[in-house]
Formats: sequence, C-alpha cells, structure tokens
Amino acid sequence: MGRLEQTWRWYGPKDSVSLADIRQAGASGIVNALHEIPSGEVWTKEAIEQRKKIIEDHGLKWSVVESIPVHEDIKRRSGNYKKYIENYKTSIEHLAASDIRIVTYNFMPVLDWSRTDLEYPMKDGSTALYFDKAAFAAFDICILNRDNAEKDYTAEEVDTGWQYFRKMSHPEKEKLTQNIIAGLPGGTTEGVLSLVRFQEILDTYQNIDADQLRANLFQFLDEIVPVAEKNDVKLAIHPDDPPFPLLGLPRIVSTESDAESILQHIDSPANGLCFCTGSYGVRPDNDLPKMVEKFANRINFLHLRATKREKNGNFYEADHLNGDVDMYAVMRKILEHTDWAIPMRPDHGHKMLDDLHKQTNPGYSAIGRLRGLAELRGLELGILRSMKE
Ligand code: DNO
Repeated sequence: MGRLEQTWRWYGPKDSVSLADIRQAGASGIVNALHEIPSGEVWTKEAIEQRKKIIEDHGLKWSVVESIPVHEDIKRRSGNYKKYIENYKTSIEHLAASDIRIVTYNFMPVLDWSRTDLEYPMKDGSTALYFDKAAFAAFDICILNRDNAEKDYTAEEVDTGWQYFRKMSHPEKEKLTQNIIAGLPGGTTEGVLSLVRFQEILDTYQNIDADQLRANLFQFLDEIVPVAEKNDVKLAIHPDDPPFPLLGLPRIVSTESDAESILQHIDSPANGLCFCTGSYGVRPDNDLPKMVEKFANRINFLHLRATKREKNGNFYEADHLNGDVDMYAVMRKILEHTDWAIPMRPDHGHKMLDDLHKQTNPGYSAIGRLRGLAELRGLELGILRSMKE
C-alpha cells in the first residue's frame, strides 16, 4: 500500500508564500527549482546546497525538483543541444550528490502551460485559471496573425475567434497576449517576449512534427536516463498543458498512449511520469483511474487538481475535489497500486480570501492550495483507513 508525501511548490526566496507559511499549511516536502539559472546552464553544487540549506533551516525537505528546464535546442536538436544535454546530466549528478532524487521536466515546445484568463471569477467570489478556446483563437489568428493559423481551427472556431477579437478593447488584447506568452510562472523558456520574437521562435519548429519531436525526446532520454539510473534519480515528465496542440506546435505527452510510448521507450523506474491529473484530465478520452493503475509503478510525482470542461473545449480549474477528475478513484488507485511515499502537491488553487488582495503567482496563491492540500490529505486518510479495515 502506498501513501503520499505532502509537498508544496515554492518558487524560491522571492515567492510571496514563505517557507514558514508552507510549514503551517502542513506540507513536509518542498518542490523547488533554481529559476534564476538560465535554461541550459549547469546547476552548480554550491547553488543547490545553498538552496537546500534554506529549505532545511525551516524544518522542510527539498523533495522534488520542478523543473530543470529542457532548452529549446534540445527539443529541436539544433544549435548547442549536445552541450545542453551534457549540462543536464551534470545538473542531475549534482542534485543526486545533495540527495535530491526526483526531477520533473516537460517537453512542450516554446510555451510551458497556457491559459487565457488568470482571474476568471467563480460564483463564490474566488478566481480561477481559465482556458477559453475562442480567446486563444483570437490571439492566434487575429493578434499574432500566425501564417495559416485558420487551418488549425474549424470554420466555426475561426468565426468565434474573430467575434471574440472584435469585442476586445486594446488593453484586453494586451492582457490576453501577456497571459498567453508571459503570464504564467515557469511559462516561456526564454523569458518575456515580443510578439515578433515569439513568432520567430514558433517558426523554428516549422519542420518539426510530432514524430520528430518524439524522436528528439527519445534521444534525449537515451542520454539522460542512464545518468539518472546511475545516480538513483527518478525523472518525471509533465504532460502537455493543455493536452492538445496549440499554435501549430507538436504535442507528444497528452494521452495514455503518449505516456505509454515514453515509458516503453526505456523500461526503467528512472524514466517516469509526473502524473498531473489536471492536465491529463482535460481530455475526456483519458481515463485517469485506469491510467494510474496501468502506470502506477512509473509515477514518480503527482500533481493533484481537477479541471472542469465546458462546451467548445473551454475549461477552468475547479476546486480540487469538484472537477471532472474523479479524485477519490484516482487517489484510491494510487494508494492501492504503489508501495512508497509518492510526493504529491496540490496544484493550482483558486485565489481566495485574503489572497484576492495580494500579488500572487497565478495558480500558486497560498490559501487556495492550502484548501486543496487539506481536502486531499483528508481524502487520503479516509481511503487509507478504509483499506486497512
Ligand atoms: C504549471 C506547472 C508546469 C510544470 C512544468 C514541468 O503549473 O505544472 O509549469 O512545472 O511543465 O516541467
């Protein structure tokens, strides 16, 4: 029988949620990255040890790295990718030397996660993150004006995109643009971008389709998994968020069969998943409890949150126990089919209560996640007790 290690994502000393706050929230593990180190560079032993000490001085443990970013050159297998892969290996070795043994990463080209509205009002007065397909189409077709963008949408979606665009004020267009290309913590891998620069980066993927991107991922894995194995490190690939193609870019970690092909490529515990219920859960064809059962011994890290699908492919982030994700079934499968303390973090809480008046990282305010953690912790306890009785 497994159990969960309760962790919390901390964005480092500049995070408005402090380590002392996190301790009060009831988490014991910290999920952290050295965000100040540019993508591609080595994480030095000194920098890792320094951060580790800050965390441990608060009575907490640095349990998971989220993430060592994968440089775009590695995803494209272009430019300096060989050097960046060597650097990636060195960073893994350095983390292992400090006894930090779970490393999350993603292989999404250009953008990490994407939402169109970062303060979508909920009926109870809190706000949530929202993905509106019409808004995204408005950005893609009318604001970015990407060549042939219309081809990636149905005629109806193009139409709604234009209608959405025509109703927007100038500041609203600017805000949407910022939300998509620079609004989210850990967002673009190359920092704040102009639209022109953004388009240039998209263009670098022109000749890379899903098969090519998958081949590039597999070659990356061929190099880093042996290093992870040797150093007793578990890798955890995060799914595409949202789990469908955007901006003409290929996506390769969206479905059960995507995950399966990655795990099969190298059949090793070091080559595992970050099972993010909110990301996989956006697709109705992903049966999450079934996926957990099938991949249980390869799930190295868990992000627990629930998305709620609406019509037209829109979705918002619901309360942790109230979305389309059957959290009870997911958690029960995890506890039944694993045998170690998998680190879990409550993902993307609502902005609520006092946090509504504060500047916070979208999705990462304190109180919404505190609520999520409390609910998930209670659910875990209930299931564990019922399994023992
Ligand atoms: C968003 C996060 C992602 C995640 C990366 C992992 O909230 O789940 O930014 O950290 O995709 O590499």
